[in-house]
Amino acid sequence: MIKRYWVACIVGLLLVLSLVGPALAGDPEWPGSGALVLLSANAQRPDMSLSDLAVAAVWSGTSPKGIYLRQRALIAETWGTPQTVASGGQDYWQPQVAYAGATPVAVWLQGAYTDPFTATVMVRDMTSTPLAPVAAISDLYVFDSAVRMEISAANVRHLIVGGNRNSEVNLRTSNDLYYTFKRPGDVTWAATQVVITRTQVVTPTVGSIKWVDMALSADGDTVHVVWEQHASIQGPGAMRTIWYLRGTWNGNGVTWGTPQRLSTADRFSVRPSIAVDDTNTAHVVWGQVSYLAAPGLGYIRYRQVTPGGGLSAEGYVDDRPVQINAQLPTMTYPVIATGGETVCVAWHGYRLEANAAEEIYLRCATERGQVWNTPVFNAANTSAELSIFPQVACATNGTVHLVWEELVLGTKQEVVYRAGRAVLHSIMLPLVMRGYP
Ligand SMILES: [Ca+2]
Repeated sequence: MIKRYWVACIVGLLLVLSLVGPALAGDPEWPGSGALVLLSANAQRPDMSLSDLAVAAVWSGTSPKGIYLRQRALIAETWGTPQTVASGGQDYWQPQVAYAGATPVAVWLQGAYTDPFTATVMVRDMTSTPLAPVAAISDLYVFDSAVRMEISAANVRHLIVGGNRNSEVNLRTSNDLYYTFKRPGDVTWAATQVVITRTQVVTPTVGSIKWVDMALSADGDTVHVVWEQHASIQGPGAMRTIWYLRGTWNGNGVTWGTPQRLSTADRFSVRPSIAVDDTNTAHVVWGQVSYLAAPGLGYIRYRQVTPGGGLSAEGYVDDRPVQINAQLPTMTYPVIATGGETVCVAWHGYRLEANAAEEIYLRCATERGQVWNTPVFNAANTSAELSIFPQVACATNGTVHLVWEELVLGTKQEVVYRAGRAVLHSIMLPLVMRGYP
């Protein structure tokens, strides 16, 4: 009798929680993850990469200015001390890290982060005694854009950047898409090529290639590129679209295909991110935002490109939008990673009913992006800080690694890390999740 009473109580309690839970709980906290790890104070815009043995994080330091790197051994679960990748009297921005075997290799922009934004793309192998920094692309003007490098298992390095080499005032912020590569035996990076010009895929006379991203197939033979395409500077025609291009590595460069538009034409689509799974299917996310409205709503869109070049339907990672603050940054910033059959997407924003401090949202899919059974997790849950600029990496065992920036304007600017399992396989999931207080 007593036993039956308790069963009835528990069932009743779960029933109540399942009814009132969703309204109170909002997005559930990421389960199974530990406290946030502070990687560095006075730091911004982190990036991250995984090898079989370690995770590497890089960021741009604000005081002192520079690029810094830390590694965490996956088995020991301990972070090493920060290494200085670059420092001195210049500006350093847009850092990224990729592994060449067990060696983290950093890439970044170095120059003057003020008009006209003169920049050199720098690369450095961070071996135990780091090699000298090398200039991969010089004589660039880079504004509101990114540099990305990917390294194949054979240590062929591919690098893209949206930039310009014309100092004329109306052109230096109108970017073309530049590409270069370096093979293991090469002393220097190959001569820089313009792969796509700023107006190649749009009809207006003014265009620009802004945020770029890149991923390689597992065999290193296919190079996948996405970018944010601008057309005209202002006005109703100033839509931004997401474009995709793939090429085949031929041993002496890349044979490029034909660009495909991924986003619907009349939307304001920004900040694409791409990952490629072990079947050479590309997974792309981007933000779809209110046109030049800040604060504005942002949706996270998702599309696959099959190995044959076919496009899946344009989907939503989350059917609920996020709000973006009017301070910094003013757009959501989705990123995507694959590991085995898992696909994970992270982005920043805050819910309409929440206070205006961005959080990091995380959602993962199984079966290579076919099944989205796992809810959207709030991976930050820091109501006092703007949690922005996430980067995500996903191991083949399903462990997800996140880095991002925690910001309180004028007070705090930190880079933090968090890892854990994000894919749940239980059919009890809805009840369990609603039971969270
Ligand atoms: Ca936050």
